[in-house]
Amino acid sequence: MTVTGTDAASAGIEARQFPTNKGGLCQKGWTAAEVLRVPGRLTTPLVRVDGELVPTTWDAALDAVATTLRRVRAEHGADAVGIFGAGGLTNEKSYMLGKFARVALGTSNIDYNGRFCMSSAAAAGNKSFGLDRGLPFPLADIGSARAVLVLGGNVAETMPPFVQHLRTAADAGGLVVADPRRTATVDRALSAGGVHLQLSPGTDLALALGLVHLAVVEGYADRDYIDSRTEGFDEFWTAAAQWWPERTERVTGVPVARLRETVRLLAQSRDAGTGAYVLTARGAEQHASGTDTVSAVIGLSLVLGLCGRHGTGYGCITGQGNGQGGREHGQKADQLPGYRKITDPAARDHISALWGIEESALPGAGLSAYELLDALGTPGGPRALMVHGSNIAVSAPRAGHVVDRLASLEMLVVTDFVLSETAAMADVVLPTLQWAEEEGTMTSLEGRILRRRRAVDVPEGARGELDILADLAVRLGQPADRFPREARTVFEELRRASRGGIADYSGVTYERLDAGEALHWPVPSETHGGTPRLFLDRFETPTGRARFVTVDQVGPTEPADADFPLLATTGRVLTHYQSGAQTRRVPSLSEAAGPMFVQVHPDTAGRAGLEDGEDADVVSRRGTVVARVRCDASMRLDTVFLPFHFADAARANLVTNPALDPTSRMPEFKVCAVRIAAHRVGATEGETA
Ligand SMILES: Nc1nc2c(c(=O)[nH]1)N[C@H]1C(S)=C(S)[C@@H](COP(=O)(O)OP(=O)(O)OC[C@H]3O[C@@H](n4cnc5c(=O)[nH]c(N)nc54)[C@H](O)[C@@H]3O)O[C@H]1N2
Ligand SMILES: Nc1nc2c(c(=O)[nH]1)N[C@H]1C(S)=C(S)[C@@H](COP(=O)(O)OP(=O)(O)OC[C@H]3O[C@@H](n4cnc5c(=O)[nH]c(N)nc54)[C@H](O)[C@@H]3O)O[C@H]1N2
Ligand SMILES: [Mo]
Repeated sequence: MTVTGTDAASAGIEARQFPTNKGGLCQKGWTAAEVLRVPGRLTTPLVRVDGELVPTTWDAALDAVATTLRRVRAEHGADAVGIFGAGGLTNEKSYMLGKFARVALGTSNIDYNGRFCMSSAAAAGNKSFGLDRGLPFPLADIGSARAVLVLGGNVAETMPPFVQHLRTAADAGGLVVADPRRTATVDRALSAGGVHLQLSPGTDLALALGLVHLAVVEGYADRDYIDSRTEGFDEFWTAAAQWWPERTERVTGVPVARLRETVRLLAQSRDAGTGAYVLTARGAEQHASGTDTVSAVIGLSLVLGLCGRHGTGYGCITGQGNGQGGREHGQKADQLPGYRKITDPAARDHISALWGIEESALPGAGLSAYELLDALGTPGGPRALMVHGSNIAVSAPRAGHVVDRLASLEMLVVTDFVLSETAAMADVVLPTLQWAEEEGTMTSLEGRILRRRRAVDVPEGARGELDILADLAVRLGQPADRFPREARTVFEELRRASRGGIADYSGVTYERLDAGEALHWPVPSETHGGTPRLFLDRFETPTGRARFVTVDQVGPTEPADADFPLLATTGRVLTHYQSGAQTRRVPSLSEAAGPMFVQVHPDTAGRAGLEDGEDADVVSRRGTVVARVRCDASMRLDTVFLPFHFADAARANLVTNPALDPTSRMPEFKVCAVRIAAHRVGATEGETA
């Protein structure tokens, strides 16, 4: 998009013709100008004095932070300081945050909210393809396909511009959506004869294996492709063979006829040369078995012969503005820039030489996002935390516990441009810039690097994050030239850091981007045109073959039982963004969304003595969220839905289960056991384990 006007007060937003959004904008995009003028914009640093946050100068705030960071490190070691970053940060900021943690603080404890977002799909992509890029093909490729299977994505509300790329499939009756709810995306599919797989939450893995089973027994498997381009099929099949259609129906709740229709649609469109894609989003991924679930979905795509070919494929629909780039430059606990492993000796040598430190001074892998939050203030855990771009008091799982951990810190420093619920708990708040006020780059879900230019004036008082990190690094004794302040200078360093890595940006320059070149990584040299389509010749595994990963259904960590008879799932609505820190402040969006709600079948509500429009307590073993009953006869009887955009007693994450995926460390945001009852005033938020 293009921003018109010169400052936040006069800014307007115009849609720019661009292949990923085809000139369309989502509703929150239309109102992004309002978000730029968000009430309560912070422009003065704040420090806590006698329990209150009071304005102070930048020097005083930064001195206070640096003094405490030095003391905490001296008393408890470098790992006693933690950093929590975000997939909304530019590539330059993600890179500098990782360098600041490892070099200026020497801590291993840096992780970010992308762990809560795409980590399961990333882990599964790495296992099967040897490389993780959300879409290994340009998004526009999907636009011509007549069959698309979407598992756990409600793109009509979460990525409205994307829906245009599904039009061909939807109009052909070839759009299939797996979702426990009948969403706006499902309605689009059904409007022209597509398919809704209304599965029970947490059963996508069984669903995918059931589809594999049908594909094989009904003769849709691509045997030549399996023989020539993959490995591990025989073992994978031993698991999938157990998922005959009736068993799959019993576990998922999806009728056999719809399973059969799904594989037929994908295979027939593939055979007709009219395209077939399989996509996952958070609904299928945010589970304690999320990585295995995506491995099963990739297995389905491989059985059908879709990956590494023109016109067909598997991809993950990313989330935040820089969800892809945010996971490539080293703000992840186990990672160095260029999508390198922090345990890889060659990567450590390359990065430590570039950063001018001894390899032995480079920390190892730290704690993953939820584990980091869970360890705050505990013996051996971090005692100070810096947060950049996330509102964890609202968005982290088991949020009541996370707030307790945050409160136990010696120092919480939040860099933000609004006083989010997390910033309101901080000891020091550093006011920063928002997207239209900064230079930098972002990387789209298709691995394309995009320039972001400063479009409006910087409000007086707020400072860019690169400046904040540089100011702190110098106070911590670092040479100033190690922490450049200009995005372009940081990008030049990021290019060198990524050279030879998986996400190789070394051939990307601001000049090439400004000239409008469409550069998809890897771009290994300035004469290289980028890689819009990966895997056409070989996968990035040692053998060049895609790997089937043998997995089996696990199911929700916390099944429904007599005390907590319903399954709660969580997600998004069109008019709010994430923790709501920005959108709850915009009156038009807040009014359109209304108050926190629980979407429930009228019979399920009735059984709990509840009617539409009443306030309910939704109770899990971890806490209670207060929500307005919204009856919807299209809901499954066993499932309720909670949006996670609201604060205080209306936080969905008071009830969510922080059970973690063993590989990706993704929490199980998408299913936990609950009961619902009429709201009792003064009902506790405490855990009821
Ligand atoms: N309006 C809006 N748009 C957004 C965002 C926002 O907050 N608001 N956030 C952005 C970000 S960071 C992200 S990650 C994306 C997320 O985009 P999506 O993944 O599309 O969003 P969600 O609503 O989290 O989940 C999608 C669907 O998964 C379904 N679901 C729940 N449990 C299951 C399950 O077990 N299996 C299956 N198959 N489906 C299930 C839910 O009912 C929901 O409709 O959206 C981005 N866009
Ligand atoms: N129950 C449940 N919980 C979820 C999810 C779910 O589906 N269900 N989804 C998860 C997912 S996918 C995600 S991505 C997270 C998102 O949740 P969060 O990580 O909390 O993301 P936001 O709400 O976008 O918070 C971003 C904060 O950073 C600020 N900010 C924005 N840009 C910048 C910047 O450039 N620099 C700095 N310093 N600050 C900035 C904003 O003002 C805001 O306060 O929530 C996760 N939590
Ligand atoms: Mo996300």
